[in-house]
Amino acid sequence: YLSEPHTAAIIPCPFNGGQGRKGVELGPNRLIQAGLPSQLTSLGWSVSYDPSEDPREAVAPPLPEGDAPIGRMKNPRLVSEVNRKLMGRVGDAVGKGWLPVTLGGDHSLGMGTVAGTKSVHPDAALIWVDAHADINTPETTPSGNLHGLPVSFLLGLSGTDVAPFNSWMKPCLRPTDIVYIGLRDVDEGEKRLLRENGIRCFTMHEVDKYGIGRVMEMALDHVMGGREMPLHLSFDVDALDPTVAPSTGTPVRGGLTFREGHYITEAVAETGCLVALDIMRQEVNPSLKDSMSADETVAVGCSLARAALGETLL
Ligand code: 5AB
Ligand code: MN
Ligand code: MN
Ligand code: MN
Repeated sequence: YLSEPHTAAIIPCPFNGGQGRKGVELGPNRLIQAGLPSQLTSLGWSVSYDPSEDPREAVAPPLPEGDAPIGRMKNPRLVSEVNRKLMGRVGDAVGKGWLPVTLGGDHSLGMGTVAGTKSVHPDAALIWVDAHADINTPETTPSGNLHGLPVSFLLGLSGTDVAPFNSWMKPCLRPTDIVYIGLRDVDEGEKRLLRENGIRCFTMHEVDKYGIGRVMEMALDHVMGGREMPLHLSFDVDALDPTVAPSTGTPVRGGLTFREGHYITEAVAETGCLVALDIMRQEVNPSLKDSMSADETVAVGCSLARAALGETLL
């Protein structure tokens, strides 16, 4: 699915409008400062990244009517507009046969990235690595934070056909297209939605039971069924255990180890089918965490991206 020479398009998206806390918007910058573009070059990729472009512009669109909540949804116009643009950027990259590497930012951005991939590859499979299912609807959300809703919008679940999103977002994901890995903090309403839609989930329980090797085999088998199929990987860094990635907004104990996280990205790289990658909600909040844990989390984000783009241990 990729054109030659293989090109990674780095899309920094310093966005925090999908949730209440500051800090996630610093993540992309830190990954870039840590040298992610040149690391990918060393792996043999051409890298499309424009350091002179200010990524803050894309995440601060003008909102003439203000941004009062709609129902429970907070910052709906901002989240919608940022994702509309992101869908275009990701879609353009995928359309050229480039591999967009979106650096978040909070996970509300998954709406735009997956919609962008799907605009080019309607049959694309999606692997969502996360402590959370991010499948609340505007009706079930306990928080109103849109970072907990992207999957329901992609699926077009009840209540998601709502302005301002429905002016540009059409449901583009089938329940059989997506598989989750790493879940361990799922709301009651989300459990019902996952059941009702028959969505395949590998929670931490299954990771413990089968081991990550078997889980990846089953996960890839479920979404790709042994066929060649474009693959989108959306990796929420909070899927990792807080001891591995301490700098995330809502750390949940009992997460993936460093190796389990990397095994996922390595197995995805081995398929040769990856067409889009998200590294999401890396939070860097100096006032919240010491700078060492932020550095550690940034280093993990970089190495996950490298592994997904083909870095091997030997
Ligand atoms: B994340 C929660 N389910 O909807 C909600 O980190 C948390 O992108 C969502 O996975 C977490 O507010 C969103 C309680
Ligand atoms: Mn090739
Ligand atoms: Mn998430
Ligand atoms: Mn999460």
